[in-house]
Amino acid sequence: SRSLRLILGDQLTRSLSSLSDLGEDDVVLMVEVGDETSYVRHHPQKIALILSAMRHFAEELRGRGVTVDYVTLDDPDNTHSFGGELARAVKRHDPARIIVTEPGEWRVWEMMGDWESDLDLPVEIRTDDRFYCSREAFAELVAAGKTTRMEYFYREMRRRTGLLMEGDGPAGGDWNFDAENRKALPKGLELPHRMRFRPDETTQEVLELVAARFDNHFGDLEGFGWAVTRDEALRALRHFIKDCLPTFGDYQDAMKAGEDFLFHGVLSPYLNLGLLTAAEVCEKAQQAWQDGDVPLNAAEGFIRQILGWREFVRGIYWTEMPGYEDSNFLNAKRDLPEMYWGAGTRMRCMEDCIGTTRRNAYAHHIQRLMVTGNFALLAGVAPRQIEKWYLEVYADAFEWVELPNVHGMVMHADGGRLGSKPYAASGSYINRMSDYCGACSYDLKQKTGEDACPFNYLYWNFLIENEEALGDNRRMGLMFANLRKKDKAERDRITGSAKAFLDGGEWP
Ligand code: FAD
Ligand code: DLZ
Ligand code: SF4
Repeated sequence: SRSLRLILGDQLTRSLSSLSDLGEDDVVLMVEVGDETSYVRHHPQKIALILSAMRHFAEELRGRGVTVDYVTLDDPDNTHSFGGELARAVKRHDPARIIVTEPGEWRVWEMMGDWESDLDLPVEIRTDDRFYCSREAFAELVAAGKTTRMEYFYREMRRRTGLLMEGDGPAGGDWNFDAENRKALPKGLELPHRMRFRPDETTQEVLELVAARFDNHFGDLEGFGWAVTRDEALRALRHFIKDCLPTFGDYQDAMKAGEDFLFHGVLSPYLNLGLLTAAEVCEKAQQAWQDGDVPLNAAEGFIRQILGWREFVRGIYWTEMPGYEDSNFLNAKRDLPEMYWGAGTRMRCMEDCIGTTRRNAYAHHIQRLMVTGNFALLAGVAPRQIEKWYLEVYADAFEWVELPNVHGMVMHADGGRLGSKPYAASGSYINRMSDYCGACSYDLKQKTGEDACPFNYLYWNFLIENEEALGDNRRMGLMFANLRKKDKAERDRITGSAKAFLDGGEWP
């Protein structure tokens, strides 16, 4: 009896659970639908990457003799929803059952719950085993109290997977080598030339489709250089391990104007779409360390991002959904300023981070966390607005990974489920980790007033505005102790500068 297997745009993995035990009569269904291309105003490169990777994946399956039914976005009969396209495909193929792999997002998980009754067919939903930690395994860890913080979860995952382990203990005697990973970039350090991919004919077609339909979305389409096949993604991985990983750890937190990728993986879209799996990426990084090509601090720092953070935020997402996005612990309400959409700003750090976002549908972690994220936190932007921005503008953005990072890690809107304190920082942090401030038209050394670096007074203003909510947070004790040393006149200068900036200045 025939089964119909719906493969979603972020499930492009040959070993996917819903692609195992394919029978000869079975049909794989892939659909480009308006509901997915438009549920937020995705960056054009993100849409192009997903559609091109979907089309290439369909071809690859066909090449292996699999029957693939593929519906394009410009198909005149397209109903533009997963449910609608499944219903049409059921008519075409008359399957006995539907097989899917659980989706990445709650939104789609809810839809799936209706399909059995809507289609009057059994719907089998299989576990997504591309993750090290299943939703069930994470729920068990929650119950056992082992997920309060990423670091404990990560150690548990190291033990379970054996990655970077020596016997029962961590390789090198420490679980975490971050103390070695906070160097600023030395002047004159040569940066690796990053691998980009030239669009083939399939990608060209998609680029034309996206240019025609989504040209009013924020972001450049020209310069598209993403890998769109597994082979290309594997080449990108090899390039990263060889040319960047050896230095990744040292400069993991560094930023440099005009240098968009530094030593970062630029692999997150491939991981999230399934062109690469977390396991193969971590194992290759471990191998490079075992071969003596990569120091331990680099391999550990990189593996922690994937085995630790990536798995942890996914677990948080699925244990806290639905409703995770509803909290607003700091009661932040301001509108997202126009500079996030490229309106131009005198803040050089923001300009550079928003610029790479527009050019590449990418910014590296520290730019997302300590510049655009930190600004939204300090300025008290409404969590839903900044969350939507992150979901739209990055090629790697899917709600399961975006929401915990923004709602939890950056905005502390969850009151501390994800991280014990917000990463609030003033201009001096940005100055220490980057070369932005020297050529900025704001003055890092001035604390208040028209020409002062806005991060300076916004930082203190954030503490003043949130003294009630955060004053008892033990990990912020030093910050608040310093605030309490400020006299009324200084506090007034801070709140006055912040008000002038937030009410006028660069605000829309
Ligand atoms: P590298 O620095 O090379 O790191 C290696 C890999 O580790 C990444 O490819 C990614 O898969 C994983 N990783 C690292 N940090 C995290 C993290 N905090 N959470 C989950 N995975 C992580 N990542 C996304 O994949 N999608 C998002 O929508 C997303 N939104 C973010 C929003 C904010 C506000 C912040 C602070 C972080 C966000 N991240 C997101 C995490 C991280 O910034 C990106 O994964 C990373 O910048 C991708 O670039 P890279 O591949 O060069 O990463
Ligand atoms: C993000 C996205 C986009 C832009 N387009 C499609 C699409 O046309 N067809 C599809 O199957 N998937 C697409 N996706 C990815 C889905 O939104 C993603 O699979 C769900 O959000 C579940 O994670
Ligand atoms: Fe950013 Fe302030 Fe530095 Fe300017 S001075 S680049 S606004 S941190």
